Amino acid sequence: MTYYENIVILTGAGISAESGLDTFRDKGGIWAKYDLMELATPEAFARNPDLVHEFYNARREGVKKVSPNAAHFALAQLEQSHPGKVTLITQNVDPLHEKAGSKNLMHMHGELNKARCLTCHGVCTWQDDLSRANICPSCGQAGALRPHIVWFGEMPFHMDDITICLEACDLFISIGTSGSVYPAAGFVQTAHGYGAETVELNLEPSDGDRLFSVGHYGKATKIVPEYIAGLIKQD
Ligand code: BV8
Repeated sequence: MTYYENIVILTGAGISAESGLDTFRDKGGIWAKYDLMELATPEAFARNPDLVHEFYNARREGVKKVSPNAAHFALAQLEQSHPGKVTLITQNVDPLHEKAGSKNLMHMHGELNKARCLTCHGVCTWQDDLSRANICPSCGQAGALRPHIVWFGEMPFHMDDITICLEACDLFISIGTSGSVYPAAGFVQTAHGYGAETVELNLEPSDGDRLFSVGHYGKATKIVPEYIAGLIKQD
């Protein structure tokens, strides 16, 4: 296996599946049970904020009960031991990567445990139920807090930094994502276009599997530690 100085990793819901969190598009997944147009768009929140708060309150409660798995820990270990740079971009809104010890981490779709004020735009940690009754801790406005989540049609966070990382990386690894949501699903093409090796680690080939030069398939808790151990051996 070759040595790669600058490694960028993109994760999706599949890396948290074995921790007990539902994915979105697998059988029985979140979007199989709920209508994303009623729950994960700014229009849905404007139309029915209580319903959207209820949906995210249930998921925020759910993440309190789960822990990182071997795949999360393998990525944290790579970051700690790799002599070069490791950047982790996650589409996930759960806190499992940081709980596993990952530091150089960007939540491009936001975080369940944060709220944002529509009045002052302040972002605060929020680990319990959120509703229109809550008051913004920064500006004192009541009823102006929303989940700090990127909904469909909204600009993902950290896009400028992500583009810089993709253009500079030697190895791009995609883990546990169906490759069906943009702009994340297009990152492999950007990385490839700038000369990176591209690897997909997933339960099964994703929508964009043909865009990767290498693919390893199986459960994340098995294939991710195995693959990361091979990278660390090169260091
Ligand atoms: C944007 C947060 C402009 C909420 C999410 C019409 C109007 C507006 C936009 C669009 C439009 N039509 C299309 C678009 C673009 C849209 C889009 O891509 N839509 C799709 C549906 C076609 N994108 C957007 O709107 C984005 N914003 O475009 O703004 C722009 C563009 C470029 C630059 C600047 C601005 C915003 C998208 C973000 C939406 N928010 N989530 C929440 O979490 O509640 S999306 C949601 O999907 C989650 O974030 C999730 O992470 C993400 C991707 O899903 P995955 O993580 O891949 O999960 P999935 O279930 O799909 O797949 C799981 C995979 O794991 C599977 O492959 C499975 O095999 C594997 N797996 C399962 N178990 C395991 C496993 N692998 C290993 N081990 C296991 N055990």
